Amino acid sequence: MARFIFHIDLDAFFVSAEQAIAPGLKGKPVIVGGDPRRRGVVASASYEARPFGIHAGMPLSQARRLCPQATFIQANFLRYREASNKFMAILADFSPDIEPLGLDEAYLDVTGYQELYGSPRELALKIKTRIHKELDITASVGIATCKVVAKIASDLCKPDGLLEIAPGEEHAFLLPLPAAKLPGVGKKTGEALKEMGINTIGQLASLHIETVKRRFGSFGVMLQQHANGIDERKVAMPGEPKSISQQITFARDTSERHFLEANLHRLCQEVGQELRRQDKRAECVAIKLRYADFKTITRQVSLKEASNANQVISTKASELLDTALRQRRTPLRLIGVRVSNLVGQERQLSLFDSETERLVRLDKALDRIRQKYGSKAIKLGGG
Ligand code: TTP
Ligand code: MG
Repeated sequence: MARFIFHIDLDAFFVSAEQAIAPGLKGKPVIVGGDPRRRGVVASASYEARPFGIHAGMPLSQARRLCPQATFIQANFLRYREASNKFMAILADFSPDIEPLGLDEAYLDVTGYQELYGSPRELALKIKTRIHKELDITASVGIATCKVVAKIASDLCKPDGLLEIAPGEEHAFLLPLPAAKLPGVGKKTGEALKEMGINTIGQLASLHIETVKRRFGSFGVMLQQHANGIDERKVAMPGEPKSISQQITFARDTSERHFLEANLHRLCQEVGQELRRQDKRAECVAIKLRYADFKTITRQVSLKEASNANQVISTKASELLDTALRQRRTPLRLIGVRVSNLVGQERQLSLFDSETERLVRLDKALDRIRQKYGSKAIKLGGG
């Protein structure tokens, strides 16, 4: 049976969230600047600002030159987090098979819901209406039989769009599109494909499988399947994060030792805090250094015993920094910390921990999901 998969993405999310509380900004060029810790870049631009050539990732200074009449707003992440939670809760009301991808996008598997809600198209309209009513934000929805086609469809129909690719139409839909529209084809892969004379998804789809394998390995095989509209991936809640990281880009490149140490220390504190919040401990600590010439290195070390103590993380990170600075003393533009190989409460309990403990753990996990995505998001199996 064909599946019905939605990909739902909010339009100009950060900007729309600002316009929702300041309706006077609707219909105007508005730009939300990103994390002040990164050098000022555009995080989100309203559709009215885009014809001026403004896009995410562009330096704010350039955006100001291109569109001086735009309203510039500093990102307010708490506001976006809250809107995102409401958005996910609305989706979870329609199907428990939800897979959030970021703050403002998610897949939803609505196979078998026709009886309840009518055609997939009608269901998508209901979802769009609720998002609009409750968040005052427009969303674009792609409907298809698999994830990759749904995602491309939502991208193509933005803003406030709805695009349904009927079962069997996947191939014809994908054929003429630029290869860069395929999720996973970034700058590097895009350029490599161009060198091979591949510009469209259709051309990628018809390449010989051995050619793809030789050039891109198993990643290429997956890309080619997607290019053919074949994508069996299920819609599922993502696993727990495998690492936690923090980084900072300096306003000016620096090799000042105390300054670097102090920043590293603060990043370690933040990472430690997040570990404790998640009830996790890390077995591995890594640092990332980016030099003025953009060369980036990472150095990592395993801990004898998993830890979430600031001091342990900080000491290890400082040792790694010491070694790296001894090897190269040129100024840095960015420093970062990452902890990985995370272990949770489960590893601390023995294999034979009681049934009650297991149930408590399950409850905690379910609580977290409900808090995040609304009470109807999950049901226990077997019932
Ligand atoms: P996107 O969905 O990629 O962008 P968007 O919602 O602003 O616009 P579109 O209508 O094209 O979907 O990203 C969602 C939010 O994530 C975006 O509003 C801001 C944030 N973001 C960044 O902070 N930095 C970035 O480089 C990108 C791409 C997004
Ligand atoms: Mg978006």
